[in-house]
Amino acid sequence: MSQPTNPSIDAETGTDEPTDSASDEGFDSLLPGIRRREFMKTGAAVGGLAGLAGCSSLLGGDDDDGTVSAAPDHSVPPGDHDEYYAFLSGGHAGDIRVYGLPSMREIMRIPVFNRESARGYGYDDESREMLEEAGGYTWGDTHHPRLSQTDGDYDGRFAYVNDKANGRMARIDLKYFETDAICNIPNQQGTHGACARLPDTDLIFGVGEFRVPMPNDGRDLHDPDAYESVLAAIDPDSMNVEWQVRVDGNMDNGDGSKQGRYFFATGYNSEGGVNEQEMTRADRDDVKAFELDRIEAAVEAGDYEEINNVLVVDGRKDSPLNQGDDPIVHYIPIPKSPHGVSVTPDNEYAIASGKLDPTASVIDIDLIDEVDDPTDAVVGRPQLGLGPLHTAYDGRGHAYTTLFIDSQVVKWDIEAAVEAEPESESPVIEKIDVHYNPGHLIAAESYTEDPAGDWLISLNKLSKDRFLPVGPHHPENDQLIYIGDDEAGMQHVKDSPAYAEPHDASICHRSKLDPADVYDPDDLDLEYTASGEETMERVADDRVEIDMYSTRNHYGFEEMTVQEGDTVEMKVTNVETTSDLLHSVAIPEYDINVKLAPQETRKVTFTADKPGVYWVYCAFFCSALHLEMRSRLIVEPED
Ligand code: CUK
Ligand code: CUA
Repeated sequence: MSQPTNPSIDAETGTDEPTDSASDEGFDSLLPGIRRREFMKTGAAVGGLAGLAGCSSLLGGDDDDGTVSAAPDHSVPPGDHDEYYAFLSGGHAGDIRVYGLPSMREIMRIPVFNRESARGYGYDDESREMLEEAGGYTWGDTHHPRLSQTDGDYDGRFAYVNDKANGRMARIDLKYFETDAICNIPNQQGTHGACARLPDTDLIFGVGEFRVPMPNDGRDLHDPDAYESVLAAIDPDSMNVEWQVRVDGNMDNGDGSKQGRYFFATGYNSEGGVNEQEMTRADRDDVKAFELDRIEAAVEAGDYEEINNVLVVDGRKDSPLNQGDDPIVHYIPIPKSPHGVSVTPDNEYAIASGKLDPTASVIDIDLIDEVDDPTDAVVGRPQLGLGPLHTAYDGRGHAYTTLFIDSQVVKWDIEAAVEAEPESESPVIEKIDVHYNPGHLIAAESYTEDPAGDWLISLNKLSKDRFLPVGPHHPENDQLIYIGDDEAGMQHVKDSPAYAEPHDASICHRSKLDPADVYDPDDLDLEYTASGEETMERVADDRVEIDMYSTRNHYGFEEMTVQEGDTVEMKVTNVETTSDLLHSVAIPEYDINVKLAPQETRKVTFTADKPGVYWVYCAFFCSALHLEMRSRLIVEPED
């Protein structure tokens, strides 16, 4: 067991004193009187800065004249499109943000677990009912957006993302860039890791983080030893939970092997503790390697318990299914409270980061089921730096790992790490300073079998002094780094402030996505109402149904008269065929706000319980007569 070089690392992850990172001190001592920011402003390239910050390769990117080779032109002129889509999770904002790369322009937000008024999400009947059926929570915590794959490459169909807050998994339809399903996962309090069985995304995995009694119905309240966490496998089409596996200890992040056999989850708190002290006592925790075929065979054979209507297979260490030569879960010891785990593009290794240990562990996937002692499946353990969290790939044999405490990204050679002695620093190629305290990082198409190897984003938790001050709640800082030139080294080219708080991302080449420009009415469950087809009908004593359309610059009805107490079901089609011509139906005093993109039909149901005149207006500036686009809801009082 190596002991971390920084004595504070055991107890602290560095969040309390982010300014005191090792690299800051090292830098300041090298250039007394010149702060890091001033040095940056002189125009020195970051490749050089990385050398000064104490990394193993000194100024590796320098040309003979001392200048660092420039990254390729990363400007995207007005009117031009970016080369990549990046899907960033919004953390506890509950959404997904779509960026263009390399411009780092935020192009769109996709609400997922949050209500969002600009897109009317959570306001029309369909999205409101979806959020209601998924537990009715008002917020969630998106972390790990993963795009669907076919044959190990992005197929442009769906994105999936977990809710770390509430035990849910959502699906985003990439034809419309909108959330179309949310699965509420029983027996899981907080779904953390999220990813798919590859190469064809035929199962989605949600990794349960918090250990709870099974079932959590009031039993075992004061007996934390009895708490458990579960892995959930979800059908990507039906979005139903197919099965779960209960395990010892808790789990954290996850990734699937590229050829379907394994799912990997890191776990801290193998101690089963309930406070910080208890949870960090052990020198080792584990990576759990789930044997998916064996688990499915156990389900098939009826070897499960039904808990909250889910088939739960026993993957705990003392389970009968884990005895003998064919265990369903391998527990691979890893130092210490490992956090990120990701599988290399060639499917050779799963790499887990130490978090409270300065090394990463390289697990040889082919050895897992061969070795007698699971520790022997760990074939490399390079020393990377303080607080290693997450690792991404360029497809050229390099790994890039974030160092949370050091505020750096370290680039290292995977095969060299397998060759080297454990805890050797020799596999490290270079380090680059990031600003500050990075969580995830993501390289273009890093989660596929064939990463692009050009761009990398470091998702830094703290921005501190990098932008104009905006009060005590600072933005985060997503930094764009060019990794396409191994000789020049990593080149930091852009800062981009991010609203709290992106955790992970997937980056997909634009050629692999084909979003719709307007809705296809056949894709919607609601019937289209063309101009001239509008109807307003009292279908019961206390129920009125309105079918109408919207267009520039009016609605199907200029006034709609109902009686106090009526239930009103209002369905509206935007009959525009012109791209980007949105309307909406806003009746503020009834809290109604329905967005309508071209050819879209939505429905809202409400009780007309307040007599009076209520203006119905359009909230999108759709034409010169947008302000005149209105109708009146007239609610006649009961007599
Ligand atoms: S976790 Cu957030 S920085 Cu959800 Cu992948 Cu590591
Ligand atoms: Cu329609 Cu404004």
